[in-house]
Amino acid sequence: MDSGALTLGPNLGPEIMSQIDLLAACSESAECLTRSYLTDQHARANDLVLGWMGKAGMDCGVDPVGNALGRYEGRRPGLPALILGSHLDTVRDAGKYDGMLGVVTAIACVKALKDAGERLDFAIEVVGFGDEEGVRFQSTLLGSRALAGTFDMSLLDKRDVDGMTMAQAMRDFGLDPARVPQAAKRPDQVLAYVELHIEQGPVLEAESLPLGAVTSIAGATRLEVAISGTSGHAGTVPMVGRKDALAAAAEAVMAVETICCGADELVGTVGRLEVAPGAVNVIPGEARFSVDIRAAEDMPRHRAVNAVIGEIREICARRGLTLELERNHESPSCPCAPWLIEQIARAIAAEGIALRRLPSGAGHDAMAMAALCDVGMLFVRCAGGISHNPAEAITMEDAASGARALLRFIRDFEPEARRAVAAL
Ligand code: HGY
Ligand code: MN
Ligand code: MN
Repeated sequence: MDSGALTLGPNLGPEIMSQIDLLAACSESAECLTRSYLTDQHARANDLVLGWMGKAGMDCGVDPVGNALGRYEGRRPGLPALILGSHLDTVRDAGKYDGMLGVVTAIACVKALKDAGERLDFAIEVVGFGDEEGVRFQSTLLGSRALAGTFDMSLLDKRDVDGMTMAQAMRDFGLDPARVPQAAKRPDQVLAYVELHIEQGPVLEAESLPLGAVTSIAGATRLEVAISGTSGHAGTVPMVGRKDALAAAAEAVMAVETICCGADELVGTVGRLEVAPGAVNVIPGEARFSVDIRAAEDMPRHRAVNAVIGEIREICARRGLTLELERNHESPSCPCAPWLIEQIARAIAAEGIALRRLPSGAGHDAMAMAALCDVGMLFVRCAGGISHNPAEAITMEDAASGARALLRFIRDFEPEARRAVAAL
């Protein structure tokens, strides 16, 4: 089928960018973009997205875990769906494209089909996941795990910094925590999940390419570390024998860096460090920090995590401090399905763009959706590879290129290719 029959309108780029700006205004602070799960800002973002989904001819609503979900039927009702989308939550002081670009672009593609009165041999569902970053409850991919049927119900007891449980936050949001399992899709309802996302890395820009086809998503392990020592008077306690929790944490941070600098494929980050009591003239008695370690393959990551844990234990034992350490996130590296990579690559090439396959160092909802169905990703170039930073930026032209390639992928989508590969 000739995808040329359908083109996204001349205002496509401006429309996408203006919707991104409207979503960016749904923020917990006017100074910097922060939007967490089950907050008023999340509700406002859902309202915007559901309005756009309705205009795109989708039946839509909020699912039992707070995702915004829309469905555009195929040639007859009830057909299995190609699921598109990404997340609507952000990190703190975030950029405005991470997640949101994938949701807005998917809706624009469905609207182009609807405006042309076109129906396909499959349904399309678009999802705006409520929590991918895990900022509020320190647990990530909540929305996509619920859709994939892998949501861990014990997480409902997790508390945010104000002590509110996830279950209570759901009830305040108008949800019934007991219904979370009803968000799950059955495998027979789903053909594939494909996510358009900014690259969040420098490769496409360095090679002057607007788009790329993702081959795999790096696995990640996150640790929560609490070191306890003895706070004391900064002026009277001799250096020898101090039980300084921050000094121990500082050694641990350097151990993460040293171990992860030891192998090209590893990255390690301590993104959050809290110290108590936090006074200039008091030896810190408590230090709490996060560790995030990633690699394209699982074995190097496991080796690095074990080495880091060993080092932290040795530091605390040598200094006579107590240690609490929790693995609060573990996601294996996730290969994208070759048949989807090929169809995404074909759509990019049909847009006249040189093809680049590349791995993703960042994690995505596709990792959770891989428990339900085959997954693919389409990357859009971002300025300087900068992300998780208000300087995150894309061009209007690249936004339009991404939408055109995604629409071409949708119109030329061959779900039977999945079965052909399976039969090999
Ligand atoms: O951390 C990540 O890679 C993603 O942005 N949540
Ligand atoms: Mn992110
Ligand atoms: Mn993201």
